[in-house]
Amino acid sequence: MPPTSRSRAAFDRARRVLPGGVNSPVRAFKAVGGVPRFIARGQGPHVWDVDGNRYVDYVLSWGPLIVGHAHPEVVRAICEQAGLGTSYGAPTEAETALAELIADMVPSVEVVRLVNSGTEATMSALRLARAFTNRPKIVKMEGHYHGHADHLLVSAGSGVATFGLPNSPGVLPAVAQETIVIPFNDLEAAEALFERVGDQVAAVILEPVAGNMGVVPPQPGYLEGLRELTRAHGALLIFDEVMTGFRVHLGGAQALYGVEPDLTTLGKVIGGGLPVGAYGGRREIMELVAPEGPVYQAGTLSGNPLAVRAGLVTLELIRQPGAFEAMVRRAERLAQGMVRIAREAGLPATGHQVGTMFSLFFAEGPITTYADAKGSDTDLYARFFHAMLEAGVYLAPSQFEAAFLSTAHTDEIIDFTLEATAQAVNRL
Ligand code: KE4
Repeated sequence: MPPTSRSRAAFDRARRVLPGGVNSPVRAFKAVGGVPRFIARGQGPHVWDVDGNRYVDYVLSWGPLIVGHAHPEVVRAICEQAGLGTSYGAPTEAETALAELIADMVPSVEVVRLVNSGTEATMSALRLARAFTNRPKIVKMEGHYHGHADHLLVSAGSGVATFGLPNSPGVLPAVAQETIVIPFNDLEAAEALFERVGDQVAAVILEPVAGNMGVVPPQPGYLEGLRELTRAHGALLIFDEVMTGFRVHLGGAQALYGVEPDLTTLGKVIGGGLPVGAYGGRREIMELVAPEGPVYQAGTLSGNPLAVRAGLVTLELIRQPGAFEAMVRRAERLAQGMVRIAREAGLPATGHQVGTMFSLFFAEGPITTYADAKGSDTDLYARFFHAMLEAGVYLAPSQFEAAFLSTAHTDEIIDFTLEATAQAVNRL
């Protein structure tokens, strides 16, 4: 059992001054139990905790670190920029360069606004969609997460949803009721909803590949169906690619599946580990954003040169010939290997891998909806998580999250992880 005394002491100290001892809930290990590891440093595919234990990291700050921890070229760019100043509150050419690169890589994006988080990106995109369509309602998918803006912290209303219910105290019913929640991968539910209230819907927002229920891909034809349905009813289609962007494909899920949304939200990878979010789309929609148009959105540190430089270097590194394809091949080998090993140990296991992100569910499958994902054995996942932690592998501390690869996860790292999996499943 690796030592955790310093993490435990750090956690006790943190809980005295931070809610739950953390600055984001999932980090507290509530879904898997045990002591959250306090991290001292990261390098490449590894992180070390304050007790000196080394782990192969598949959380990668929940996606951003697609070139691994402390990549020398990212560090150099940040250090260079820091010496020139960290933020000016004035335009810089670097943020134009990042916007141009995003527009070049993401098929549906012509114009983009940089913000500081995925939450800001989705919150702003939905305000813009309501302004562009002059309609009040937004539609989201059960089990999808788009950040913590009030109107997105909503659960399915009773019966066949025509209104949402707050899923957090502090969210007003009046706000939640303008959000409609429908099941993912159920085109009939979307069609039925549009039949009823389609003329009030400003936008449908979804994770084109779900990552926040574990990785769950769209069923064949689903994205195309939503594209046709929203277009037919004058609603916007918003792909929340904060997680899938530059991870399931260099152009995001919209490039992988060939379905172009009206607006796209981004984050994580484009900041290379520093705070950046973005939303973008066709010029006719984005030109409504202040100061060009009337839709207000602003941010003190939006597009700050430090984060933008880290993002630019990160995107250039994964665009290197062969880099992305190598990551995908390793993600495939890892996900398939983990499922095979779990099944050989007599465990129910289903694996989903799309591009450089994957999940292992302890369930027979198929898993196509949030209800399916919730039916998996989350207790077994928690035991597996800790067995892997003890074997030196840091997976997502929740079944309902994705695991991520980086360019630093070499074939040797994959071999190590599969060996750790074999050890772990035989200790469950
Ligand atoms: P942030 O505000 O956390 O930068 O982004 C919100 C967000 C928006 N859209 C999608 C698809 C997302 O996955 C996220 C954030 N992802 C979570 C992980 N599931 C971040 C981890 C956390 O909350 O600590």
